[in-house]
Amino acid sequence: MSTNADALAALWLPFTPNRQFKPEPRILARAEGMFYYDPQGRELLDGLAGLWCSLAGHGRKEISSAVAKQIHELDFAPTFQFAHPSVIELAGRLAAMAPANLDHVFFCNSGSEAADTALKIALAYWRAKGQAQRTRLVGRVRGYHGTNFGGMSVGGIANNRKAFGTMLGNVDHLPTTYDRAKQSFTKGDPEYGAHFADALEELVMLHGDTIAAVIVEPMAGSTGVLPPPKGYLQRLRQICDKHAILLIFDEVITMFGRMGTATAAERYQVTPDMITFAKGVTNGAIPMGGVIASKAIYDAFAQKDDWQIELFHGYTYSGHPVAAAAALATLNVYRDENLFERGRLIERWLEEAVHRLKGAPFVADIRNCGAAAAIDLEPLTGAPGKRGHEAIRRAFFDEGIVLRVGGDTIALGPALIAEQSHIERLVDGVDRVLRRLA
Ligand code: PXG
Repeated sequence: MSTNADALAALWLPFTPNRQFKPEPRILARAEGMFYYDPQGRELLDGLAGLWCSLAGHGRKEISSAVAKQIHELDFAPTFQFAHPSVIELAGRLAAMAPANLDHVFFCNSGSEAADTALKIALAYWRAKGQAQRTRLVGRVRGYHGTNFGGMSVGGIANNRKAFGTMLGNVDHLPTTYDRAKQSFTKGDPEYGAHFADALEELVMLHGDTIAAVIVEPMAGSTGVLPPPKGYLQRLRQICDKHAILLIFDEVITMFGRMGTATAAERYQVTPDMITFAKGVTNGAIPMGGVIASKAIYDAFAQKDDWQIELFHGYTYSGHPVAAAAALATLNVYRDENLFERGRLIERWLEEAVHRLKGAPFVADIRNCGAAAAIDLEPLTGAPGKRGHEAIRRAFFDEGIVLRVGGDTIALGPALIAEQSHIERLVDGVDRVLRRLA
């Protein structure tokens, strides 16, 4: 198959400068373990586990076999008023993995759908509880909850919002937890910044009892790996409890070992009312997402008569059998290879390696949290985002590594099967690319 610019004409890629990309496309044709391969067979080290999703590495036969078996046995089955064995088993396994009391799983197909599902559950929950005035949703500056209307509205990344009009009206935002002046080059979670949670008290002062829910990423991934300041999540939980506000953790990046634990909730010992997940649930092999909700939330919908539908929400592919089979096989791999624990090892290796880049050209800050790290570059004067942009992405591709560059930030989040040598190779590659650009 040709991959020249003409062949690419019909394709409209997401979050991509299509016109610049097509004449010089970066094509990934095959993947195995820690590597992608281009159509010529050149090896590219995957520094971001796909897009934070292939935690057990690529090409896992356990998953592809389970997918093939399931597709032969039951290719599709509705979950509107039916169920099937794989989705039943998966719900149980995910509920067992989540903190105690989070034990009802609603399935969808992506992180964006998971965010919108959780926000809708929050609104419907308050209506079911007779507090229909609670309609305000609170996100956070620099938050990312996908690109559907709800997630975009509570999200806090300007470029993802500004072209799309007014969106959901009843939305507010907490401030970001990042303050470079006080946190730069911190290893792990910063000491400074728990007080950023107090902004929620101010929103309560302003909006009274109309706030339905707060949604945050425990570790903000796609904005460039912002670890939670020490005590911040605990404080947010306390304020939510005080004012009866639901707390949603968007764990689309953090669940399944990225934080060295099953969930970030477990790592930080803070239990939200709902967790959203996606990506790693199937190792990225088949789209799937979902929401794990507390018993209190699930039970609140049980006030209607038994024959009545509790929640008028769902997707044709909610709990798709093939995705559920992929997820069950994935969870087995995570368990059999102790990959969540391995996340801690990777965290240590990554922390050691990435902070060596301090002093390399353009490096303005370095952060790490769990098996993730980010390097902020000084922006080019008058063109924020340009330095980190295509030139660098191209340079990485030429260097034989695949890394995420968003704005002027380089993010690293290798698969949890990574060896220390892979991490050294990634960081050395970043170093070489930066020195070449200097
Ligand atoms: N929530 C969080 C916390 C995410 O990170 C989504 C929701 C949306 O998921 P879907 O499956 O709808 O894309 C995400 C997605 C990056 C990057 O470069 C991150 C995401 C997606 C693409 C790129 O960091 N996160």
